Amino acid sequence: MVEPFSRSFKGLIIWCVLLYMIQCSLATSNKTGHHFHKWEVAYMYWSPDGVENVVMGINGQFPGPTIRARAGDIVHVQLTNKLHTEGVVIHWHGIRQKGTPWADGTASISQCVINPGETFDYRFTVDRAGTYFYHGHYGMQRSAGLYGALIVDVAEGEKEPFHYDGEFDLLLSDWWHQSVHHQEVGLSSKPMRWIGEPQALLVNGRGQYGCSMAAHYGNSSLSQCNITGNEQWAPYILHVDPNKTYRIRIASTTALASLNLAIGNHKMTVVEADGNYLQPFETNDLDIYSGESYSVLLTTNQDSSQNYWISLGVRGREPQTPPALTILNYRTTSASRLPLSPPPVTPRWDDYAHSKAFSNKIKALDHKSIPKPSPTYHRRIVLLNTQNKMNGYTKWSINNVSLSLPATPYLGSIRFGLQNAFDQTKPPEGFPGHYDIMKPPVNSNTTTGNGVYMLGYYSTVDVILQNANVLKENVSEIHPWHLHGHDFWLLGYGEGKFTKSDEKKLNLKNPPYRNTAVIFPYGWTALRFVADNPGVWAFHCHIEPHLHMGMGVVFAEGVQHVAKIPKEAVSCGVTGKKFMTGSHLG
Ligand SMILES: [Cu+2]
Repeated sequence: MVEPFSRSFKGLIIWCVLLYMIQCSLATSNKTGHHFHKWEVAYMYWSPDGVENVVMGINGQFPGPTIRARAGDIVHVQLTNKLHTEGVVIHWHGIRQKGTPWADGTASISQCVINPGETFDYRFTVDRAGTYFYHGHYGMQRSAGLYGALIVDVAEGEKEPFHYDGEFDLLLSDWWHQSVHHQEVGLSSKPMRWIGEPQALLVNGRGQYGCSMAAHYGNSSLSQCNITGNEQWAPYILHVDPNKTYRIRIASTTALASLNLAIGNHKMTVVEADGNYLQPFETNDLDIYSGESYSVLLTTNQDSSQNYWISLGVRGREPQTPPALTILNYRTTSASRLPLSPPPVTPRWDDYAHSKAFSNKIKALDHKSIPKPSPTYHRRIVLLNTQNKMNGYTKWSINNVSLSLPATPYLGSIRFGLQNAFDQTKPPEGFPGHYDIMKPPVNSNTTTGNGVYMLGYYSTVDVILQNANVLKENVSEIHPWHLHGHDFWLLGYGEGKFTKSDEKKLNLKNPPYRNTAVIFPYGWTALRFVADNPGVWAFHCHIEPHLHMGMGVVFAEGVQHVAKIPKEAVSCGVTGKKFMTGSHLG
């Protein structure tokens, strides 16, 4: 009697375990969404600002399709290059690529370019809710129009730490009529031919060149735009209901312009930056630099029989581009009715006190998703930003080295220990103490290099970005620096040369956790991050022509822990040759 009972009992247990496992796997598959997208990148005719041109589009769209996922989901983009004569890669800006460093989409750093006709699979987890975007990261393909939005909602069952009734996504960019090829040749010619200021600022790929929607308000030399609403360049209008709260996600993928956004009669409450929550603060206007993203809350509590302007102006460079305009339309009135008052005037381009005051208001929210800053650091790297000459060519350099990327992606060459793929000498940790940042360089000559800052795995790294004078007397520019693969604590900004006494000014209490930080003219910016993501990561100025002229460095950490790099990611250059000769890798 005992034997059969025990057998059936065992069977029952096995059944229970099996049922439990099935339930578990169902529960997991419910939780982890999988988003598959088949994309083709191709040039196509488009009129981003009313002038027909050629843009780099995705599946016939400009900007590219918006990706929408939930935190913890897997995004899979199968990208086919339909450009006829050039390679392509796409970087997922703000996504840290934990465990998938080969999907970061940086040419020569994380992967080989995808050649015309080839397909590459980007498969990665979006681990955190927030406002992100994607863009080309080869040559100047961002300027060519290769970008789109990537929005991650909180995981199922989770809540945002603020409430809203509706949402808008604004992707900001700048646009030139001259082709990127023309621009690239100019930048790398002797003497350099600068690209100049953009012809138009775009909101969701839409701007107006040669006319203004607000021309009738007076002193504009431009004529009134004649828009039916069906044009590719018709403004993206925000339709709202009265007495609601809207979340406006704003991301900037400009090639050059630093921007300021203001909404007539309305205040905004800033709640998110680069995918991390902020201590909410109210503002009349918002500064946004290339590579940054924000969420603001807007309450529609104004006269609902009116519409209001949304204005976007240039910061940090004397603007020759008129502000971008669009309309906040209360559904209680017709969207085609222009606002009664003139558009809000954004701050003067060189009002840096205004920009600094804004930047200093940004503090991290005390939230479980944001780690507390490490109180100390293991290594401090000081990066001097200068403009230089090299045999008559104009370059940007870091500690007098202008970055020139190698043919073989670092991820493969470092992982497989190949010594001949890039310069093995260590790039400089700082610059001479007597260097005068307020004057143009005495010896302006620079060198090019492609060395790597090898970071101790799990070490805490401080970076002091030090701004300086450019080649021209009394000029120092804004540079927004973007770090791949990590967020950093933005410990603070200061004037002049960073010294030991500036140490006490660093915010170790509630620094914002971000992936992009600006350096102001003649100032410094201090960052801290933990090198906890095995891979090779670009850290560079997000102004595309500046990066093109060498303004970046390369960090690597824990590369020996990177497992299973897909062969197609590194089948080029020296690693490609190794595959061809059948040599064993890793
Ligand atoms: Cu720059």
